[in-house]
Amino acid sequence: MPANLTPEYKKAEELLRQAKTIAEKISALELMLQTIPKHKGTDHMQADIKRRLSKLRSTPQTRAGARQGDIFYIPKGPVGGQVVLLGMPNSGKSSIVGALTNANVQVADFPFSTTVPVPGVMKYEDIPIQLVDMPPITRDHVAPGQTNAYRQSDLILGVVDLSATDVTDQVEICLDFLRQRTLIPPEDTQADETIYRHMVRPCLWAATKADLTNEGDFEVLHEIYRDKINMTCTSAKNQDRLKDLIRRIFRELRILRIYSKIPGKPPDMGEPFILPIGATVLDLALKVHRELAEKLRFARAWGQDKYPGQQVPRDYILRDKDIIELHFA
Ligand SMILES: Nc1nc2c(ncn2[C@@H]2O[C@H](COP(=O)(O)OP(=O)(O)OP(=O)(O)O)[C@@H](O)[C@H]2O)c(=O)[nH]1
Ligand SMILES: [Mg+2]
Repeated sequence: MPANLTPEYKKAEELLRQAKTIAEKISALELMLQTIPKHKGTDHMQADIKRRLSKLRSTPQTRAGARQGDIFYIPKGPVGGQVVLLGMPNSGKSSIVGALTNANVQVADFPFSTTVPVPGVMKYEDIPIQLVDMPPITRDHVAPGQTNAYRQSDLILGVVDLSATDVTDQVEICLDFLRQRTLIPPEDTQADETIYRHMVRPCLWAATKADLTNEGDFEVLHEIYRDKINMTCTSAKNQDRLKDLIRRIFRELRILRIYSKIPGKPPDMGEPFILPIGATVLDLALKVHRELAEKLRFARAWGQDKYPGQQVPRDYILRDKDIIELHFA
């Protein structure tokens, strides 16, 4: 029986050919398995994909395909999200990480001053968020393994130097980098985005060094990219702009914080549970106590749009800052 392979499957095969890292190969093979027509004629092919997948998955790894000792595998720790910076040499990445966290970054007036990733933690209200300073990329050079850090991030923060005459080139080079690695969808608006859904990462762009520019410079750049990318204006030397950047990062991470409460006791307002937007009471229960979650009966909620202590079902969709009391059978 002929295999009748679909264009989606062929695209996945192409992604596998381009894949350089284990994580990328696994993603591409998973996509092939998802998109291969399921009938007798493809039985052998399906078995072959599964065999290759299981071999790759059993390669000694830490999380998500990163090998032990890989400097671009950056553990996330207990944070609400990991934001990995991307940009050309001297664009201002280290200065942003240095201004927002206690990380020991190298800021210098010459290109390629950062050679290894440097993580640091900042806070948006009571949510810790990890920022990772990165070596620069250029049109022709990316450090081996660097793509993995972006693939595993929760958000990519593209940084361009608004004061530079080549700022649009900077954006284009970064966009090419991301497109070539399917970290953002292809430019072709006809492309079936569902194929790339699990490979692409959310991106926010910061046009920095605004303190060195004239009024209106950001608006001109923003106008060019208005429909393509989500861009904000910042400066490592301006506290208000930095605060705004933190708010934007929080928004793009699409997370919410939930405070848990034990019946009869005041809520624990210390460390919130962090969940993705759209999570339900059951998702919270799974996070609080995986084994007990199936015994969850209902919850009581305190929040902006509820009566205090209102009973809510397991599939109730949580809102940022809800206080939730879980009731088990
Ligand atoms: N005035 C001003 N100078 C900045 C700002 N951000 C960075 N700089 C300067 O720009 C130069 C480069 O900054 P870095 O933060 O080291 O740039 P980088 O992107 O980390 O550079 P690489 O590590 O080479 O990729 C330094 O001299 C900084 O002091 C800013 O917002 N305002
Ligand atoms: Mg740097």
